[in-house]
Amino acid sequence: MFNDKETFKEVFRKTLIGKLGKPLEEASNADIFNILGNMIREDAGKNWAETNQKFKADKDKQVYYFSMEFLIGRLLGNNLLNMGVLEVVRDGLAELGFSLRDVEEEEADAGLGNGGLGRLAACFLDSLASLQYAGHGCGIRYKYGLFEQKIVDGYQVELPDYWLQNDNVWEVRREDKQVEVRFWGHVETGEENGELVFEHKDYEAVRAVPYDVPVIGADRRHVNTLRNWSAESITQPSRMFGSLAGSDYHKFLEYKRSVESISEFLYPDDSQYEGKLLRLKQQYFLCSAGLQSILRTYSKTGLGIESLPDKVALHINDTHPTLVIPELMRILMDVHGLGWDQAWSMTTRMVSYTNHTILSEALEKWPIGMVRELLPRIFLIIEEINARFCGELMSKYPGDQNRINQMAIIHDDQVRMAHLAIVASHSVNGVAALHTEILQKREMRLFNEMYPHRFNNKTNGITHRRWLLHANPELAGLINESIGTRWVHHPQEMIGLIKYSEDASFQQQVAGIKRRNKQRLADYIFSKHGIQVDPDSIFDVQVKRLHAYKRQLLNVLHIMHLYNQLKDNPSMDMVPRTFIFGAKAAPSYHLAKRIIKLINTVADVVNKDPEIKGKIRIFFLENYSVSLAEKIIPAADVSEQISTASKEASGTGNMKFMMNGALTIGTMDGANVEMHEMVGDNNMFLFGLRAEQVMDYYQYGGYHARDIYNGDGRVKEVLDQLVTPGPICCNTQEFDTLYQSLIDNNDEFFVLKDFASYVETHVNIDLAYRNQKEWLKKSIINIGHSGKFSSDNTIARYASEIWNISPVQL
Ligand code: GPQ
Repeated sequence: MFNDKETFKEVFRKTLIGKLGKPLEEASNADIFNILGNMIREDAGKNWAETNQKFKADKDKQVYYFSMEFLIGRLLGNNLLNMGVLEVVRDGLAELGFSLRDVEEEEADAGLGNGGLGRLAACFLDSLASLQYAGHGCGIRYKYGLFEQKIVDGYQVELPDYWLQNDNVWEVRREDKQVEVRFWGHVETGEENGELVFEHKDYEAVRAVPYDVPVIGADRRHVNTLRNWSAESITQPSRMFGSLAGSDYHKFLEYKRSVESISEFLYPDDSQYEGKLLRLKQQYFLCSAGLQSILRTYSKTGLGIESLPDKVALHINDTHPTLVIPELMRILMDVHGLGWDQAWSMTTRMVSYTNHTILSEALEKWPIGMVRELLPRIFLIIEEINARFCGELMSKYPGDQNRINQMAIIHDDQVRMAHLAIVASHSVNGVAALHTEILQKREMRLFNEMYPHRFNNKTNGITHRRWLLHANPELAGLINESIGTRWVHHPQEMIGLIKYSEDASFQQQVAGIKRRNKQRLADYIFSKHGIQVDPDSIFDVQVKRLHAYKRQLLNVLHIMHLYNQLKDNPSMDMVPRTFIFGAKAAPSYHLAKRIIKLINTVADVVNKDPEIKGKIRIFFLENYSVSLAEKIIPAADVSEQISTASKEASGTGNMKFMMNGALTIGTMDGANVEMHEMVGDNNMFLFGLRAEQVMDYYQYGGYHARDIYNGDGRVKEVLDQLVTPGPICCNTQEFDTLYQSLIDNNDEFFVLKDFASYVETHVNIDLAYRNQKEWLKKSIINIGHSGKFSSDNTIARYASEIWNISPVQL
């Protein structure tokens, strides 16, 4: 039905009338979205079934990517693109009087993730399907995704994100695939044929119902599955509550509410550990439901249980799904009757783990009391894993109690999830070269000594389909015209663009595309906020979660300094700059929320000041999300990647900006280091402390933030403005905590230490931008190298080096 425009129009019109009972002329964009979405999903259904048939027939090894977050955003545009029908639909709809762009706006973002970790999972799904790997997502169908952010009087206000309000056209509820997950109760130990057997008694049962979303690969034929689990009460309550008479009925309602809360909402903390019982429940719910269903699928191969590791790989996205390990042990031993050693060997061959941070506040540690009560059988297994591991340590390092304490899985009455994940995996990877090095040499040094072959690097990537072909179709078109279309399937071939970097006509075309993208963003800002943005100014953008280590504060302090300079000298020569921010702060992260308020306060003062003649303008765009990112990133000239060196494990926004031709101002952190390796000093603006220096300061001390305050008049001026009455500080103590974090708490993230070098580097950006030929050359060099960061490359390496799978030929 999508083969040509005329057929599409015909089928579409008929379907619409049939389903809505009204003529096309009366349809709204929302109607169009609904009909189109359903048509696409149904059309993909055939290939979906065929892909599954093929897997079944050939008994292909399947990879399951377990993640508490899949930040997939909108799917319509991407599905049309991957199915190769984007043009037919766009043109067909246009002839019917509708704009595809407007129709796309009707789709709610699936915000089932916080930030980088969740978005990475989404990029990986796209690459897995597009490279024709048998790789599926295993997640939770949160009823409420990441909160919707409103800015009221400069403050962040959180509203629930009820993304399912208008139904989700992409998902299919699969009641036939439901499983049961068990909590609480106790374990009874018995003996059978001389073997210990464990029985979980008096548990509370929860029904896990999967909602499947097709993940359509770029060849259109290969369709994988994202299976998201929803928690529901069991259908025969009498099984648990007897007659349901009298007070039992209230007990049932209570039970129902508590069950449904399991898949109710996504925890909104990014790289921050929340020690809440509900979160632990969510994690086990995902792991148990996911594994049971994987084993059910496997059983249809007819192969014996011992072949499972040849046919199934389980990947855990950070430690959040680590309970996959004891849950698999449980199923292999208690359900399939295997002994410990065999179960353990199979488990470790199947599981692999990615670490996404070295921030200590993100390291998950569950109190043993909580684990024991909620998951009694699982707890026994973790205890046994720990006992055996400690035994191994004792024989390997006799008498070295200190080392054992440092490495144990259970310590101080807490279960250290990262240790469990490392010990039970055959592969542990970091997400950028620098990050992996820090893991191996510092954070996990002892584990690396014990298992030197287990650690490896897999630098993150982004799908160039969403982040270039879909988000920036004009740029993609220009690339096609210059180097042909092979790069679409072999993104590294974008390197062929380098030879056009000095070509005046190519440069002009790149400049024209950027200008139009900037105009489009300016129009969006105008429509949302009623404020004019000058598309000829430099668009300088920092969009990502708000976190102290990402240093949005450094950015805003620099803007305050620029403003001070302009107030002293309104005719200061500078290229006009538009600073754009987008960031959600965790609702309980007070410091982060104060930074949002500061950005908005400075924006208010600066944007209203006629004296500086619009040389700087500042916008905080509310509710940063995947769909907003797709509008902002193609319009950026400057990409702010300014985390304290050593703290940002990789970053992936950095890659998206690079691919869209922005130049990076950044520290030598995460994947910035690898970007720099590719493009060199000439094509990137580096500043600030190096990771080694930062870590040495942490280890040996010697940094005194107050000395910088006293020694650098620019720093003193802006910090004083935070806390003394004036335009920024209107007689409140609003920004005292920010001041204190920098001075009294000695500036944990070296904002002041890096200030001078950041200011200087921004001056260099201003100068560089004036030479448009040179700037465009740099921009094209960045685009050319960015193909290396396609998640296709990353996934190909996971596939061959970790999962041991090859593409499935349909
Ligand atoms: N990251 Cl541990 C998250 O987004 N959330 C988390 O809970 C953790 C890490 C990020 C990390 O900060 C970025 O540097 C990475 O690029 C990203 O994961 C993907 O690896």
